[in-house]
Amino acid sequence: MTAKIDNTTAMRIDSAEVKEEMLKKYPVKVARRRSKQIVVNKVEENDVVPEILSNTRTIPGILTMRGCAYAGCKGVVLGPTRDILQITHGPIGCGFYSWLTRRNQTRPKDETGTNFMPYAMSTDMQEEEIIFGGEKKLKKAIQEAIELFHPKAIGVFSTCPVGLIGDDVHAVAREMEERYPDVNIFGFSCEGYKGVSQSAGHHVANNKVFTDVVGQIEAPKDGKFRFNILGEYNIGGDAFEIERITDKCGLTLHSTFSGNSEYVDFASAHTADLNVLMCHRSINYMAEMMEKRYGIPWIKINFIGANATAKSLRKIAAYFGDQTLIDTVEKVIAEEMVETEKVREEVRARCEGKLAMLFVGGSRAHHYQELFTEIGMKTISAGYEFAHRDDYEGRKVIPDIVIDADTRNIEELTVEADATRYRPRKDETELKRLAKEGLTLSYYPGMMPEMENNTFVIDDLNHHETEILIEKYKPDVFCAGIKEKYVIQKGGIPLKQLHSYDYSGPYAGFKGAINFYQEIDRIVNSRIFRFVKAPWQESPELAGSYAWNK
Ligand code: CFM
Repeated sequence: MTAKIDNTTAMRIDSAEVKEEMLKKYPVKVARRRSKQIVVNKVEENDVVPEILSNTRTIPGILTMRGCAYAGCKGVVLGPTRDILQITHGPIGCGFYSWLTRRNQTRPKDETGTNFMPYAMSTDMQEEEIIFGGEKKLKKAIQEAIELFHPKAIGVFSTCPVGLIGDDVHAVAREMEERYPDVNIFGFSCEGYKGVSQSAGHHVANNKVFTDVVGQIEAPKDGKFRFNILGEYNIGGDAFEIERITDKCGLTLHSTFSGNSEYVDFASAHTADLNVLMCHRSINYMAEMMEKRYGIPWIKINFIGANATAKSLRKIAAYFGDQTLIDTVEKVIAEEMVETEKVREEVRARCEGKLAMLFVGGSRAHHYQELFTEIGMKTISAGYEFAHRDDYEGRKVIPDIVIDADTRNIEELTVEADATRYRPRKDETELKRLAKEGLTLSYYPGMMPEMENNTFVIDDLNHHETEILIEKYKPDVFCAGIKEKYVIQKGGIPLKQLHSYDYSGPYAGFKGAINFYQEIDRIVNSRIFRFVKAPWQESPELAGSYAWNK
């Protein structure tokens, strides 16, 4: 039975000692490198925190939690859009394994609405294409897709072999667009090996969607308060809950990049008056570029957590500065909080003081700390798989980030103000008002300034370090993904998947917060995991023999 330790005891554990223990198994060179990625948090004046090494290559031989550039581009940024027909140019596995496993949902506006998401489309490259080139097969695939589905737009996604053999997906896209001028066809150079993680794929996706889609259609939506949400991907229905709330507040959500979205929403997104940024890591490039070209300001928000949702709605209302809107938002918050508070109080009584660890992607390890705090739980250790220093330490460190060759390989677009469509949304007086009200534009403070001292921040965590973390702190719940789930659960610690939500959700907004409180309550108060005995606890060594010839 795993004995539990409480919050105060855990905070007394010397994280520096735990770090030493993690490093001691590594060869000297590896230890030196990992030691810069394992950081004991310390928040100083002006939110200054220790520097953390991140967005750097995983050391060969270490089992990483990361994914590839193709996953970041096709799976993450474009995947949740229902009516851009998406063709994976590559061997069948890439298309198959990126096919809805992320649980991004969508809801066409009516029964006749286009939805390609239930399909996995791929050129299914074979040896013949690897040797003689796959462009011909790609052209045929595009032609076949157009004849069958008549899409408005087609995205072609490159997998590793495409880059290795030199297929030019962009030339194919141009040629096919000439043949079918009514279809917007664009290719992504998101070969899996690009960069050091899926983060590279986010950047590739942002660039192409910005140059080839945003600004293509002039279709402003009606409404006084028109905004886009960037970096919300509708996992487990999160976007549906956010849409419910923002509708109720009287806001006009022009488009979401890219949960529950359509091509036309992206193409006309430049007509909205505000961008709110949910996942900073995956889409801050788009926010910056839209601001430069079209003059749309952006603010960082977070709809994970009831208090965070309330705070985010207040920020949006403050940005528009309209009294009726501000009053409606307050009314909605008050209404929604009744049920949320009731459940929260009940759950908090059973969860107070329990410990959580969060190791997820590039933003959720931060966002979900809000939900745990609301039920009295403490995040003792957290980290990202592929975030950059600004996601950890705040955007203030961007000028100091050393750009290495892997990052330099990903194109950085030079963007200028659009000659006719650049329109600053706020004048000097308005900007002064916003500053006075404490609303910071274009800024993300990062995860570490919001974590306590002596908590443990680890970038690109691996199994060896996970085992030590678990042994030392015995958390009540560990949040990560499917690759970690069963290893950790065999060690007697429950694991909650924060990528796919384990068949559940939504967790965003007020109703989502209720779902999360109740689920965590069930998880951390279930006794079952304490009785788990891992196979290696009983017989630490596995012996095997060949059965052939018997
Ligand atoms: Fe952003 Fe995401 Fe995340 Fe991400 Fe992802 Fe994801 Fe994630 Mo999995 S876009 S960085 S690349 S919030 S798929 S919806 S859960 S690792 S923390």
